[in-house]
Parts: sequence; C-alpha cells; structure tokens
Amino acid sequence: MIGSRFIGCDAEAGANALARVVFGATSGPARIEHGVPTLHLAMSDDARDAFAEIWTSAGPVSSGRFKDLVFAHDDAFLFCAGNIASSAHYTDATREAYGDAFALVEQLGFPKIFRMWNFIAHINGANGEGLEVYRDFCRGRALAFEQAYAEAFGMPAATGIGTRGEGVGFYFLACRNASPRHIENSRQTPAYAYPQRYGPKPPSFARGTLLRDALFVSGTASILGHETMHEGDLDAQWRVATGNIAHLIGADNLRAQGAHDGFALHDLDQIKVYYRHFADLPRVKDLARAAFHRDANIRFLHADICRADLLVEIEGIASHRHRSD
Ligand code: 3EB
Repeated sequence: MIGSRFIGCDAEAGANALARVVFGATSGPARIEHGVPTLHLAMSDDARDAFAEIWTSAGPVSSGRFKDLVFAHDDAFLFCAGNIASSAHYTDATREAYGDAFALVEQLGFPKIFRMWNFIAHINGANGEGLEVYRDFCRGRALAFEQAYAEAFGMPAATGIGTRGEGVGFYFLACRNASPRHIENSRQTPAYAYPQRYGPKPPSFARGTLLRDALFVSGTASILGHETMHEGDLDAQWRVATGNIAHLIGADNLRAQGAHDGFALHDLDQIKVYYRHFADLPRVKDLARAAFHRDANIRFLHADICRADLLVEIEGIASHRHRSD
C-alpha cells in the first residue's frame, strides 16, 4: 500500500517517494526533481507556511513523463501530476489534459483512478464568455470522463479548490489490480447529478473512494442535497461539513452500499481544511482541534472554494490507524 505524510518543504522526501506536492508560495509546471514527480502549488502568500505532501511506496519506484504529465509508480500504484495553462477558456484544455491522463493510465496498466485533486486559479472568476472558471473546468472534465472512462471505471473521490497560482495544477492516484469502490453520501446529491443551475456540466467526482482499508474522503462542504447551507455562518457550515463526513464514512452509509463496517471522525487523518477568509483561521483551528483525533495530521489552507457561498471545505483519509486509542 502507499501512504502520505506532511513534512517541511525543505525536508528530504526519503526513500521510495512516489511524489512530492509542495503547498507553498509559488507555483510551477509539474516536473521530475531528484527522480521524484513534484508539483508546486501556490497556496499561501507566506513562504513560512509552506509544507510538502509526500506519497511513499513500500518498494522501489520508477518515474517518467508523458506529454506534459509526470508520473511515478511501484508494482501496484501510480501517482501522476500535470497542469492546464492559464486561459480564458478551460473546457477544451481540461478535456485534453484529462484525456492525456486517461491515456497514460491505460498505457501503463494502472487504469483505476481512485483519488484526484484540482487546484484552480480564479476559481470563482469569470472566463472569456462570462462563465465561472470552475464551471468551465467542470465542463471539460465531464466531457473527458464521458468519452469512455466513467463508464468503465466510475468517477473517483476528488477535490476542486482555488489556488493563488496560474491555470490548473492537478494530481491523482491510480491502481493496477486493487478494486477501488466509489462511495456516495445519502445526505448529498451525487455531484455528477447536480442540476444545471450549478453549471452546464456537473462536477465529476464521487464523495469518497474506498481502497482496501482506507476511505479517501473528497473535499466536503456545507451542502445538503445539492444546496449550500448556512451562507455566511462559519460555525454552522463547519457542523454540516463535518456532519457530512461523519455520515459518509459511518457504518450506516457504507453498509447500505455493501462496503464496510464504518469509520468515525476520529479515524480521519491527512486532513486538509480549506477556509475562505483569513480572519476565520483561529476559529477554524479550534473547530478542527475539537473534531478530529489529537494525533491527526491537519493542514489549514487559505483558498477560494468552488461555490462563492462556501466558507470551508474539508478532506482526509479515514482508516483505523488510531483505533487502539
Ligand atoms: C461540492 O460538494 C463542493 O469539483 O472536484 C468538492 C470536492 C467540491 C470536489 C470537484 C468540488 C470538487 O460540490 C465542491
């Protein structure tokens, strides 16, 4: 199995590193650095807040490039990262970049994508024809998934969030033989079934993906059904978002989908909390401390969120690593 951890951005990635994603003050194209696929995302205006997310394999890794994508894999798992150039129209470029990604995973024999992240500049801004950039991105992504991929493999857990960088930086994980299972949340309309008022094509992602003993939880916000709850109220949005995660990963929701005995919020780790307003950081930290396991790794990222009325979004990985406590 592979795993991730957060480290200082100057620390060594160590042996068998599949990837290094730097959440810092600058952005740049995905490239191979010291043999490791590396993506720099501009998520803070203060370099002192920078950290790196490291993905590590249990065994030896080989890396390479395909078009504008960089990747690394072991026997069982693949990491891949890429960029979409800044543009007034994202639909076609997104469709192409995702198309390249689907071609790559097929060629390398890791066809099953189980977790994706997308960092979108000016996510709530307007493109050249007045369409919100996020909706423009979603249209291209949906067209790529529709072209063949979704029917065969479904849509994975994902995050779609703002960044201070340019264009779109994205990365994802895929596997060869394991059987990822995409999970929905009975409190929320599946994102791929959102009505058209949220954009010409719906977002292409599952609420979570179960892989072996880990449940990868998508970016989760204060949405019930398809509607934003508690506009302008951080505490209430936090309660709905964490309530959504608790329900998603809980036994009732998972058993109803034939899946698992369930997790609780204390089982969540490798947590990222995205919050819209810098002034909310102290409160968000207090809320997180009260909600999650004391040993959970948590990072707080000041970012725009894909709906202008959302104040907070939370992602993580549920597993039983803290169960003995
Ligand atoms: C939502 O539930 C909030 O477009 O990939 C969460 C996770 C959200 C992933 C994506 C968007 C995405 O609709 C936004």
